[in-house]
Amino acid sequence: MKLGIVGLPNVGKSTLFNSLTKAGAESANYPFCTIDPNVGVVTVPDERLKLLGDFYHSKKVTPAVIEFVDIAGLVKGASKGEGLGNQFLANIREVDAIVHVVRCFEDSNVIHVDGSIDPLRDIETINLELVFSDLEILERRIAKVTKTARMDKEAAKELDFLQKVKAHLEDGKMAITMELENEDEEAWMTTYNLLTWKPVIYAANVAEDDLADDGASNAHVQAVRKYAAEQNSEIFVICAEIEEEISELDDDEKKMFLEDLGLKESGLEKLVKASYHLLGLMSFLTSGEDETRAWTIKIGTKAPQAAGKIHTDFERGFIKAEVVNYQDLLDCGSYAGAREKGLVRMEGKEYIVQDGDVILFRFNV
Ligand SMILES: Nc1nc2c(ncn2[C@@H]2O[C@H](COP(=O)(O)OP(=O)(O)O)[C@@H](O)[C@H]2O)c(=O)[nH]1
Ligand SMILES: [Mg+2]
Repeated sequence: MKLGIVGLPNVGKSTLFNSLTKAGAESANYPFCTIDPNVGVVTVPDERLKLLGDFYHSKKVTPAVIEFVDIAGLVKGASKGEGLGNQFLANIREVDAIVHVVRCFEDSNVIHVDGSIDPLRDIETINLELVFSDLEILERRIAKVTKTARMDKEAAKELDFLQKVKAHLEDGKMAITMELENEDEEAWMTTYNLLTWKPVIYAANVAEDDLADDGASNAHVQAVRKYAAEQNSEIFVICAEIEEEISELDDDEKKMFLEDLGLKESGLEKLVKASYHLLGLMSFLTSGEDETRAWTIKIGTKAPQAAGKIHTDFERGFIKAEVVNYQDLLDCGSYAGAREKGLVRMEGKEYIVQDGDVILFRFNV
């Protein structure tokens, strides 16, 4: 999974990105971490992993990861090529979801490109660039489909749909707020890969003082919250500066620091939760002496496809899944104990994997 961090200049994107990747880098040694300074890997916090790893005396514990891209340079006019805009827009096209950082903190030392703090205006500026870029894609597709529409019924239907999407975007609205009417429309929409079709998480970047009540007393945050709800988007409140401080701490220090601030979890944890929720994701676990590991799948994934996340052979040669719930396993004290109690189940091709399943796949290729 790959998330792109976007927003106007000076809103705190890089501060957030650096804190995320610093926190992620310490616990996992992923080779692709360093390839590109704008791409970082964040591990998904999961307290079950350590306990399960201890239980199995695993040599290695590997968390699930989310890839983040710091997409700088989105400014007014980006869709017209302003400030290398097109290149940045192309970067956004490759991500699964967008984290849109909006500035809700006052600080006269940090210049705002438009001179004042107004997150809704900022959101509109960025989103309009995304809309313009999508309109170009639509125009190109319309030109192509128009050629065949007279002879081909399917193409004619698609052309109608394209006009509908275009009208929606010309109203300044995001594609994701469109109600799609059937599977054809969904399939077409997927192939266009529109920027405004991607799920968005708004990150309201606040001052430290606004953290404890989750931005409730900050009018800017309230405005963003309302907007996000209208867009079926997620929002989370963060202080990027504090997050950067947290990323330097070890686990115990972090806990105390968060308690002092009156917080239950860090911004990183909030972000991971929001993205899991928005994208409909969950984790299952595999465990043994060599490695205990978490894997990310979509909710509703069946056993063979979950196996395919580990290796394509596992999916191709899938026979069955030996499944035990994480908590059941720990409560029983041993795998054999769980088996005796009948808590280890044999599941077939139609089994829908559940959050916290510890799975051993049987396969044959
Ligand atoms: N007061 C305050 N300043 C911040 C916060 N987040 C970022 N900044 C500052 O804002 C400036 C721009 O931040 P940066 O992350 O580079 O923004 P970007 O252009 O969106 O990548 C830097 O001087 C940061 O130190 C914050 O939460 N509070
Ligand atoms: Mg930056």
